[in-house]
Amino acid sequence: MKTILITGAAGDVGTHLRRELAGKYSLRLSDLRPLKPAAGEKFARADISKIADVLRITRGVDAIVHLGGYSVEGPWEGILSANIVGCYNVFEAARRNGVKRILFATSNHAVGFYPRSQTIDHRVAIKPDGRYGVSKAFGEAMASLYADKYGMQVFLMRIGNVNPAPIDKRRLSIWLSPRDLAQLVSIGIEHPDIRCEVVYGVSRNARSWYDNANAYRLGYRPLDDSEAYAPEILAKEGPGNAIGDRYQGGAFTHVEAVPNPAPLPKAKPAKPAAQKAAKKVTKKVAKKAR
Ligand code: 15L
Repeated sequence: MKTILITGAAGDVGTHLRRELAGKYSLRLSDLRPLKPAAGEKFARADISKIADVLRITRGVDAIVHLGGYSVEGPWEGILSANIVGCYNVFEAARRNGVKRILFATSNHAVGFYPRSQTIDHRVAIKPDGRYGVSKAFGEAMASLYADKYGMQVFLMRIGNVNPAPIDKRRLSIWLSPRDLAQLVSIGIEHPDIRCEVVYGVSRNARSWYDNANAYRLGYRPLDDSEAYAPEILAKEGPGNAIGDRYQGGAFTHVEAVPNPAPLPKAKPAKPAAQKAAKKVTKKVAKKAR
């Protein structure tokens, strides 16, 4: 049985993935937050912005599913340490420890400034919709470098929104059900011919903005379609926003922070004043962000 490290395992996506992959792999979990491992799992607390921590958790694993980091738009300091430094550390520690395969949870927000009227595939140029999207594009660039220079096999999943059911109109287009997530991740772990592949982490939604041909080429056959939820979701959809409704990234394209569904413990701020200002912005935009 393969040993798989999941970083950010205490988050939403990690929690769904652990449940879906239970029994299939020996799971090593890491997170800054505490987590109770289930049978067949091992947990090691780690701060991915510290290379020593990442060297410790990546030792002896067959593949890494890198979910850890700041998961929404927000202040640069948090994104810089978790998503830029943290992502660098994961690739570099994997290289030093001889781990050949990394599945990286990039995001729809790496390409969030494409209009909803356009169908995009895995070959489009990046169009990040914020600092968070830029950090995901950085991760995709790291993956490309480590594939070309060090022969690493990397699987870049531009994830939409993982939830048991879609939660609003935008998510009808980017929804990823937990079982489809698990199928995609399994392909990323098992497929023999992965070099550096971009795929969209979405179910087979009728309203999708993606041509997910690359995932299908690798054998992905999603089982779920958000359309079944559409009448109920559309009936309770609130008023939109002219900018957010035009672009695939939604609110990420016009707010400075989105409420973090799974906040990390507060990192030490460089300057208390900067943190105060960031908090103010977060509060102000939290109301309108969807
Ligand atoms: C993401 O990349 C986030 O990690 C997730 O929390 C959602 O906000 C998602 O995008 C989305 O676009 O809904």
